[in-house]
Order: sequence, then structure tokens, then C-alpha cells
Amino acid sequence: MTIRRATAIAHPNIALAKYWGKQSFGFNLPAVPSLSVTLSGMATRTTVTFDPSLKRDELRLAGNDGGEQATSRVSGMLDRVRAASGIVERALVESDNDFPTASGLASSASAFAALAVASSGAAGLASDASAMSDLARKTSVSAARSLFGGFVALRAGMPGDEALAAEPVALSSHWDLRVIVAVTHEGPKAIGSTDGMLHTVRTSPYFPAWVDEAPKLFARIRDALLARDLPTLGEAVEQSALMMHASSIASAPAVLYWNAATIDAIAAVRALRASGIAAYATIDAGPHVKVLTTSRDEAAVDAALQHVPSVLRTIRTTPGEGARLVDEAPGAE
Ligand code: 2P0
Repeated sequence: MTIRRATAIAHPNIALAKYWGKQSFGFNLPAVPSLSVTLSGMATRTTVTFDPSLKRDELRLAGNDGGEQATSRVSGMLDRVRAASGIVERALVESDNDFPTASGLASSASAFAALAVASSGAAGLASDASAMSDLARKTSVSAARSLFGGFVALRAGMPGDEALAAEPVALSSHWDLRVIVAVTHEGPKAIGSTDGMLHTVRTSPYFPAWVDEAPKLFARIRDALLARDLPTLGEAVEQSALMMHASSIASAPAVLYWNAATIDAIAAVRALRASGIAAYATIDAGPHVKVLTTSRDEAAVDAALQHVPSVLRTIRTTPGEGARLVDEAPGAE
């Protein structure tokens, strides 16, 4: 009886140019282009074991039952891997994060990037990063970007797209930027990203404006990144995040991911900038604030964020590597 197993590690990514909203056509295609930085300092480690003795796919998150909803999302990806590889066995998926999950810290990006690599590896599929990025994108759009390290772009979906993979824009060594995460809440958020953006697409009068503006911001962010122009990059990064949130806040009823500490942290970032320190804020579908800065100003920014009474703690990150296999141990018994 053959047991096929592989383990992968993936990191979250933070979008500098945000993805928010899916196309009305195709399968899980983003409505806008996005550009992210893959982070070190936080990681998901996932082992996939295709096991003939299993009757159904099983998911264990940090050793606990992953629940029906997450297991069915995982099975969706495993079904694609089974169809591509001819494997019929069900799988045990064991996944651990070293950071808070489902709270706007991009846990689904690192989770599904790690799952794409581990399941493809366990199934013996060719380790083609574009194919695995497309596989990840079909389950979670932002996960497509975590397949690659450094700075990564994902274009908007176009009519007729069946495969759509992210593409590397620059290696992590291109620019020694730092991202400090100000954690403002422990525990899961009330509205998941998928539901939040669906609701925005359906009900926000500002969504069409976001779709018009996002490609311009994407181009400005990509060009400033390649030119290592931090003031231009940072201002466009903040605008992308705030415009994305404006579209969701204008939904009916509003999708509001922020808490009081989110605003406090934004205010601290503005005060830092006014005092000549490089600091630019971005916010994902959760209440945490991620601050883009330089290696020179990292310590000052971290200290200022920790000084904000409502900020619980900070996590320092740097541009990191893409998703990868860490242990290929296809065994037989
Ligand atoms: C991003 N976010 O670009 C944006 C910014 C959150 C805010 O991608 O429905 O988990 O699985 O494709 O990728 C989070 O949404 O949503 C996200 P699905 P996903 O990082």
C-alpha cells in the first residue's frame, strides 16, 4: 500500500496594490491587478498524505479538526490535484501557522500556497511554480502570489482565462524594505474576505470606481517599486488600501474591518511621517495595520507602534521566499 506524502512551507504576503473583488465571468478571477510582497517571519507548514485507508479528506489545523467549511475548501483543491495526477486516494492534511489565523493576517494565502505545493508534491506532479500558483488561485486569489518570493504581481482576470498565475516582479534582494505588523485584535474576524468582497461587488456604489482606479495605482506601485522610490510607493500603497476599504465601507450594510486601534495605528504612522520617518500604512480584510518602512527606520517605527496603547503587539517581517517543499518523503508500507 503506497502512502504518498509531502510537506511544504509558505509565507503570507501583504498586497501593496490590493486585490478586492472577483470578475463576474470565469472561475475565481480577480477584478483588479494586485502586487504584493511575500513575507518572512510568519509561516504555514503543511503536510499532505494521500492514504488509501482514508474514506474522506481530513484537515487538522494546529492538531484540531479543521471543520466542515475549511475541509471542503481543501477538498476542492485536492480534487484538482487528483484529477491532474490520476490519484484516487483521500488525503490527510496537517497544517500549522505560527501567527493568528483568519484575522486579516493573510493566513489563507500562506495556507493555500502551502497546500498547493504539498499536494502537488505528494501527488508527484511536476513542480511548476506557475501551475501551482494557478492551482492556489482557484481556491484563494491571494494565495497565488505566495508561490513566489520577493515582489509579486497578479493581473486581473480576462474573459477566456482558464489558467491565471502570479508572476515575480523583483527578487526579495531588490529592496530591503521592512513591514511591521501592528496586531490590533486576537481571534477571528467577523466577515471573511470572500464574503466581504462579494458583498462589496453586489452592493457598493463605490466598487466600479475602485475597479477604474486600481489598475492606475497598480502601475504606479509597480513603477515606484522598480525605481526604489519609497515616497511614491508608500503614498500609492496607502491609497490602494484606503480606496479598497472605502469601497467596502460603502456597501449596504457596511463591511467595516477596522477597530479603534486600526485608526490609532494609522494616526501613529502619519505622525511618524510628519517627523521625517519612513512609514506607510496598509490594511487587509481585518483590523491589523501593516507598516512599510526601511531598515534604517524599522526600530523607530516598531517602538512607536508598540507605544500605541490599543496596539496589542507587533511582528517584524522582511521580504521573504516563495512556497517550497521542505521534505519529500513518499514512503511505502
Ligand atoms: C489582497 N485581500 O490583495 C486583498 C487585500 C484582503 C485585502 O486577497 O475569495 O483570501 O479566497 O480569493 O484571497 C484576501 O482575499 O480571497 C485578499 P478569495 P482572499 O491580499
